[in-house]
Amino acid sequence: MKIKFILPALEEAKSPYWRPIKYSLFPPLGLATLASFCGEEDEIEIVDEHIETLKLDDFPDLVCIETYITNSYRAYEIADNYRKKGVTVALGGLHATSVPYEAKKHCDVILLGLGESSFPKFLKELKEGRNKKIYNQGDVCFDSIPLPRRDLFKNDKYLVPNSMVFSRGCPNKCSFCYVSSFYKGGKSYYSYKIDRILEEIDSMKGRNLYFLDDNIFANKNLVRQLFKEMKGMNRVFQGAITVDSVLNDDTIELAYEAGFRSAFIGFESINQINLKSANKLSNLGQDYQKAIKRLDEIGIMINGSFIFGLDDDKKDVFSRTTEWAIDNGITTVTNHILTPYPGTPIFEEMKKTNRIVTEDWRKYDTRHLTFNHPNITKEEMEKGYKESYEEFYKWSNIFKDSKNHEELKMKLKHFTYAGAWKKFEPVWNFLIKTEMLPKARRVLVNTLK
Ligand code: B12
Ligand code: SF4
Repeated sequence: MKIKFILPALEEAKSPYWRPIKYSLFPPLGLATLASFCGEEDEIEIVDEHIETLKLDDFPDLVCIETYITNSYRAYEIADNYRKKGVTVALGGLHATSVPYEAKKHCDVILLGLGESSFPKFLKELKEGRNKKIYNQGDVCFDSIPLPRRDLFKNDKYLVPNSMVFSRGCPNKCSFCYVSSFYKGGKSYYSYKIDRILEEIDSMKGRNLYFLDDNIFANKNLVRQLFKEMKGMNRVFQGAITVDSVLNDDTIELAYEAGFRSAFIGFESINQINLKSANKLSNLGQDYQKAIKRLDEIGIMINGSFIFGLDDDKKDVFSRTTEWAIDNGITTVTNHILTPYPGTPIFEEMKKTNRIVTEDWRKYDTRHLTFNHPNITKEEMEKGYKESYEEFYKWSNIFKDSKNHEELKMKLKHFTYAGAWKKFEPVWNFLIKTEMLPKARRVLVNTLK
């Protein structure tokens, strides 16, 4: 069977915010995971519209499309196009799972939730001509799943082709997070067995890894064992953790010894009332400064993630948060305007109280205000969001921020990493065009190690 997997371009590909390097970071891991369930007799292709042109004039037997909220309209457009020609289209992924009533209008088959159990079942039934129109996630077991088909990636087009996951979801229940809508009704956290994780790490060439898990410290016993095994494997890696996990025990030191060099941390807000209302229990009452200092002493850089627009925010939230991040030596920031994804508790609550002002999913890209805020207008919010980035990444502030580390090595790392990420856009564009990202990978590893 001829099977085409597609990751549609995010809507923003055409917007002034489009940063080619951001969309050349990681290959479509979810689709490679699904591709691993296809048979040897199948002819498979993965097309990532962010890095290549999608041809729509072909006739595969099956088209499988991954939907995120922001690429969903493009996903529907592609799906409609293939269906018109009589090609079978399956939709899955986060957005289709959150709003199946909308997505099912654009496909022959919709698969909800994780695809590891439902996709092979669907494929078998399709080949036998008896497939259903809707597949629920079913019981998923990660113990003996095949490795993702990374051989189908155009590796030279990505800065970090070695992305992987060893867990899915998160045991926490923050009210704004996609986890509560994607894993609705079932378990919200799954992890792989240690041997399977090590096998996957071993299968990837190069030194750096990026764990895309929502929260790599969620299963402490597992990661402690993993980090002990990874010590000596000569890897450097990045991944997302929570504030409490830095302070509770010595897992963070084990992580460093295993090669952990840059932590994505959802600080979300520096206001306790906001953290409480968002049910961000992993941060509530935690000493942020102590966690930051600990990471700095160990030698781990921080990518701090912040949300603007929780209800207790006032107009000064942008400058206060940015100053705080600079004063505390945060290396890079990822800012978001609060975005109530459909299916999350925060969306349901806002819907009930008539606060949602648009359900145009293209605007749900964390750069637009999509609901009524009690203290900040839409214009103020979007301007404040934009200015917060500009302020944080001014050369003078990168310099000031880097000086906040104890060790000279961390100061230099910070300056190089933050500067390279945000200040050399034309260089990144050139590297992408000339397919020289693999060379930049070596520089990334040298900066991280
Ligand atoms: C890597 C990543 C990115 C990468 C690129 C993704 C890529 N190349 O695939 C980059 C950096 C580009 C990115 C960008 C953005 N991202 Co992002 N990203 C992620 C992240 C961390 C990992 C995705 C991943 O690989 N997961 C692991 C794989 C194995 O799982 P999966 O892709 O979900 O696939 C599984 C299932 O979904 C299902 N499945 C998926 N597709 C299909 C299709 C079929 C047919 C079937 C049967 C099943 C199926 O089966 C797969 C196997 O289990 C997720 C968080 C997360 N943990 O998922 C956020 C996430 C997807 N991103 C998100 C967002 C909001 C964004 C941005 C808008 C952020 C921003 N402001 O810039 C942008 C999009 C920009 C835009 N304007 O549209 C949200 C999406 C929310 C939503 N409801 O859609 C998430 C969930 C983060 C979050 N916590 O809120 N992102
Ligand atoms: S800790 Fe992070 S991943 Fe877990 S529910 Fe909260 S926001 Fe989502």
